[in-house]
Amino acid sequence: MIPTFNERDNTPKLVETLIGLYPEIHVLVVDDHSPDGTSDVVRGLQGRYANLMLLERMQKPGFAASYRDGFRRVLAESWCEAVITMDADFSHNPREIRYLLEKLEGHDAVVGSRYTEGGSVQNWNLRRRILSRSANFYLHQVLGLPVSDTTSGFMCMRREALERVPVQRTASEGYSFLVELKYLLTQAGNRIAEHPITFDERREGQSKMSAGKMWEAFWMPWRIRFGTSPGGNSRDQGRTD
Ligand SMILES: Nc1nc2c(ncn2[C@@H]2O[C@H](COP(=O)(O)OP(=O)(O)OP(=O)(O)O)[C@@H](O)[C@H]2O)c(=O)[nH]1
Ligand SMILES: [Mg+2]
Repeated sequence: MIPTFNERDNTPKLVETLIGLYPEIHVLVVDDHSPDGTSDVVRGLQGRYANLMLLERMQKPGFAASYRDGFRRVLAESWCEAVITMDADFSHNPREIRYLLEKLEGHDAVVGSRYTEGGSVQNWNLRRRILSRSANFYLHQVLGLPVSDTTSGFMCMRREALERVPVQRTASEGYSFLVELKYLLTQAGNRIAEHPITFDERREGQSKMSAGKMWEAFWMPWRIRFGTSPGGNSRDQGRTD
């Protein structure tokens, strides 16, 4: 499952790489009606790949809402045994999926981690490194997660692990969804492993990181920890399940 916003250059290349490496998997792109026409590009590929799915969201864009809708979509499929999430921009190396799946044999969820032994980040400037490290340190202090890379979007989860978590009632709107998800997976008693990854700078396209998004990452862990989410994110689409 790949959330996309303005990723028309990366998405077709990633889809081709993924299906080339793992022809037996399904790929779901969850696109927020990107102005650059990412959805159109994916639709154009669907004739070639029967296992390529597209969820084009027409309502309010949002990273967390895309994850919520994407999980709902794949969990509705009886063939779905596990869900792998990754970014569209090649920061997450598709070749690592094999190892995430291997580790899933003995666990309920596996996190591709930059900050576990053997993991690393390539081509990031000092500011970005410090920002990411500090965020992870802070999140650890507040939430005490058993995962060193709390903000990683490269994950692999058994269907049952996700079903133990109230995904649709999560409170996050932006990237802190990834932290909230790990917190809830842990709280639900899932066995979580880490797999070291080398995270690369995005290949094409623009970064979506902004001051507003950083702000949510600052206060949200407190809300996650003290569970002050009033009925979750029903404002996404008026849904409460
Ligand atoms: N559907 C959806 N996808 C999003 C949204 N914001 C970001 N994404 C996607 O989420 C993934 C991670 O976002 P990135 O912009 O790569 O975030 P990042 O890795 O922290 O920052 P950069 O790589 O520097 O841009 C990418 O595939 C994005 O296209 C959104 O609002 N909706
Ligand atoms: Mg990125």
